[in-house]
Amino acid sequence: MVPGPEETSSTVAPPSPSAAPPSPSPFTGTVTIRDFSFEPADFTLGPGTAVTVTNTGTTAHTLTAQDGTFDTGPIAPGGSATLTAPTQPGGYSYLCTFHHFMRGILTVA
Ligand SMILES: [Cu+2]
Repeated sequence: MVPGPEETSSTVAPPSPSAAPPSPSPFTGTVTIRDFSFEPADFTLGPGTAVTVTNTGTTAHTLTAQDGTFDTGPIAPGGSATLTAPTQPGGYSYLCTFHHFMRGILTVA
């Protein structure tokens, strides 16, 4: 038999109704492209701020907004480019135009 419906003292936090990603502070580091992945893939920038994107892989990659809002262009192996965030807050899906399975989300906030 199961015990009565007494309250269990679990520490599970209530689900957050807002869809905000769990990254409270703006990202200030460098985006690193390893072979076929972005690190981090999801990050937050302030409007109009810039971040360096470094390609440590062995083939060229890009970091390109799905809607074309930003585009580093091809970054050669060992090279880097500057990504400037849009001034309009929101979430921007991006990918590598050479490898469409390389994806991430830039949040401008
Ligand atoms: Cu790529």
